[in-house]
Amino acid sequence: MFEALTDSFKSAINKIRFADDEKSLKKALDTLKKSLLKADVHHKVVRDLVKTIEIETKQAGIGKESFLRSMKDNLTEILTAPGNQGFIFASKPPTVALMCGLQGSGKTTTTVKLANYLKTKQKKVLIAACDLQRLAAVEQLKQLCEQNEMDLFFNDSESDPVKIAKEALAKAKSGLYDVLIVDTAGRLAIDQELMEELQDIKKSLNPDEVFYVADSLTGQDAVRSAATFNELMEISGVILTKYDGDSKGGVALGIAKQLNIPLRFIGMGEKVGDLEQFLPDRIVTRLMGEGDLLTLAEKTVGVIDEKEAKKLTSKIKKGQFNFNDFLDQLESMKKLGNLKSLIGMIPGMSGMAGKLKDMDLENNVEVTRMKAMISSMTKKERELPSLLNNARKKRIANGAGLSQLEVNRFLKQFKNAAKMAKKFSGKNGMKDLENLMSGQDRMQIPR
Ligand SMILES: Nc1nc2c(ncn2[C@@H]2O[C@H](COP(=O)(O)OP(=O)(O)OP(=O)(O)O)[C@@H](O)[C@H]2O)c(=O)[nH]1
Ligand SMILES: [Mg+2]
Repeated sequence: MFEALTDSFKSAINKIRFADDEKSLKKALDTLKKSLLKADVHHKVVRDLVKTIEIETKQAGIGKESFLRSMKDNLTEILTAPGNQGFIFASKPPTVALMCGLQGSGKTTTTVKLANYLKTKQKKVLIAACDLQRLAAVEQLKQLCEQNEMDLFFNDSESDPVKIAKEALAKAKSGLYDVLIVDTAGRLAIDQELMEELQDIKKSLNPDEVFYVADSLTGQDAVRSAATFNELMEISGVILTKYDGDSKGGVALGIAKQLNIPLRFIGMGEKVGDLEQFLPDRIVTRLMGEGDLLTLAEKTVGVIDEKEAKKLTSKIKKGQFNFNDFLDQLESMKKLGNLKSLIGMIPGMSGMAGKLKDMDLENNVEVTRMKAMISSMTKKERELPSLLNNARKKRIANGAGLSQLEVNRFLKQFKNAAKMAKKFSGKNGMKDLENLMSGQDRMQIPR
């Protein structure tokens, strides 16, 4: 996810070598421009963005820091389309969310992911199977719901999705559900008949949320079809899927800037846990390669018990994250879905995320090596990474059957992570945390 952009952002920043050097600023701006265009960001958006960054950087005095700050501010501003973030609950339950989008964009998968997300927030969720176009569609939902212990409403003897939607709503009311999520058939925007059916479903449900599920791999096309759906359906938010793939990342900027529709969630994998609330500043931080401890903490809280998560967050804040915590995290990650996206959130590790394939932890070479190194450490060493001098490193390398070079590399990565974590727990880190806590959709991050 975002890797292409992150890498070229870094190279843009590195072009600025000296203060007051207009030539290097120009080089940096060129690199930035090229990378944004390559990432499928609309050329007008790119032009405005680069111009603003140039002016702001010159005003503040040319340098890496001013360039970075301006880039960060402007990207955040673009991604902050007006509208709310997270899931908005209606004042009176059930809150009804209608999913729509093109064929194969990820509606059904996202329906289940969203239900799972709401379940971790202690909500009672009903899913309605209103895709009667594709033969196996209802079956797909039945299986997914069974695997993940979710309630599903379907009616195999009814052929009108509008009627099923109505029945589902009645069931959601009588069953005292907090949320009803309605999965619909995939459509091509040009398919007028299907678009009318979708509008009928919308009319009969009067949904609180109309989510447009967009495949981020489709680049600028995603922006165009979102526009068509928006005209007909009045989308309340966009959920971008497949951000774990070779997504160029630019489509997020495009939808936010060109359509002014808020991005609400991002899908980062095929597993049920691979959905994240979209928070502009956090995405920008990640785009710029600083990792995202808060998202990690939030995900962790959903799955691991609260006490453990509290301990971890407090350790991260104090910069006391050690090898035992690292091992614990690796274990817990098994429950959390896509390893790659999670590792990318750990500061200093985004480079490594690129190298990791989407493998399960058991068969992952890097993880196996890390575990071998950690298990060759003494109890004290695991608790106090700073103990590791050359002699100890040598012993660990021997014990793990690896070269000292590999041990050093691992320790460097670990150190970077610890350093970034500490930085994050500094003044700005707390500010970020507070902003989040005062937001609409309060996150479950323990203070
Ligand atoms: N890697 C990855 N795959 C995803 C993601 N979201 C969905 N998919 C995959 O994309 C494929 C299509 O997903 P569905 O949820 O069935 O898409 P849909 O929009 O319901 O498709 P139709 O009902 O046929 O229109 C499936 O193989 C999913 O596993 C994601 O965030 N990441
Ligand atoms: Mg589907």
